[in-house]
Amino acid sequence: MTTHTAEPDAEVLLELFTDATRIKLFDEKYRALMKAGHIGGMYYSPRGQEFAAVSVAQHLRTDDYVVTIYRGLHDQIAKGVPLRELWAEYLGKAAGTCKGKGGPMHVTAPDHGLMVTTGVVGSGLPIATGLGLSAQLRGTDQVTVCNFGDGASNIGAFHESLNLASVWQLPVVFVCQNNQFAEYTPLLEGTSVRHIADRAAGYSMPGVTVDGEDPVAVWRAAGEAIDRARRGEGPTLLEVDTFRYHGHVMGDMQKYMPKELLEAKMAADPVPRFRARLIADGISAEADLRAIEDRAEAEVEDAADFALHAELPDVSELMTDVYAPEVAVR
Ligand SMILES: Cc1ncc(C[n+]2csc(CCOP(=O)(O)OP(=O)(O)O)c2C)c(N)n1
Repeated sequence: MTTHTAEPDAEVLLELFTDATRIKLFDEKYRALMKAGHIGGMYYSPRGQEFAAVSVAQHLRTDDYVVTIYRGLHDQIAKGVPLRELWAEYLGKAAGTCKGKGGPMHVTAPDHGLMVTTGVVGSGLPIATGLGLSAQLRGTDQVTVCNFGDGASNIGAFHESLNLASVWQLPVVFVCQNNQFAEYTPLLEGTSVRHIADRAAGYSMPGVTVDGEDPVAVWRAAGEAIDRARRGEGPTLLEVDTFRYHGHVMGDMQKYMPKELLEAKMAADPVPRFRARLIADGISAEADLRAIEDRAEAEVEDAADFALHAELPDVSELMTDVYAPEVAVR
């Protein structure tokens, strides 16, 4: 966590690169294991969207809140969820953040401020609004970051949440990770605006669109929005223009995706581009970045190995942690 200043220093830039690398390598390993048949289930790759998560979360404290969606690996890692517990949860193992009862679509790790991962499109926004209200009522300066996709901005809960967050001036930053597609539908075939941030005007809050391929631009815009929320000056709608490289869900053959568009976007992959920028700007040397990548790779290998060999929850755990303890109502 860094206090927002106009420009990120070298330490911040390297933190951004480190976390983006951890996400990229986790994702690559996870998809490889799925392809080889070692992992089943659903997986929604966030490759390409790394900086929409790390450049935002870099401004957050552990006790700040994050809400994310099924395509949430990058947000979960960026918020500081340890890789072993995270990977174990993805595999439904007892050592996971939710003892294996959440799975990849419902990862929760409140100790790290990751409050919920949702599978129902748009359902995270009212929860984030409630988290913002909770911080306001308790008089803390905690900020909630709510991540969602462009498709979610067409759901009623988006509009209701932005409205109330504005009326009550809640400390929530609504981060729309606009990857240009809602499942298999291109943005403009299902959405009335080119920029989701334009919708902020209807709710009297700042609406900002930022290039998600530029980690520093995202860092600056997120810093401003988060500082504003922390000062008690209300919510912001921050739209991060980004792209996803591996389809909606693992197995999606992307028949709807223009080949040239995908190729052009992948050629502009922000992770290697940021790496080259760090060297060109004299922030870091090749060997130092290689060392960061080697450490991240070792961490990912360790987490994968840990999770693959971890125990499934015991059948006696079936009904524990499912319902909250009964509260007496007078
Ligand atoms: C309420 C609801 N409607 C439909 C779906 C099916 N669905 C799952 S993901 C998705 C697309 C959402 O797109 P977007 O919000 O842009 O997020 P992205 O997957 O692109 O990150 C849809 C329609 C759902 N999960 N929930």
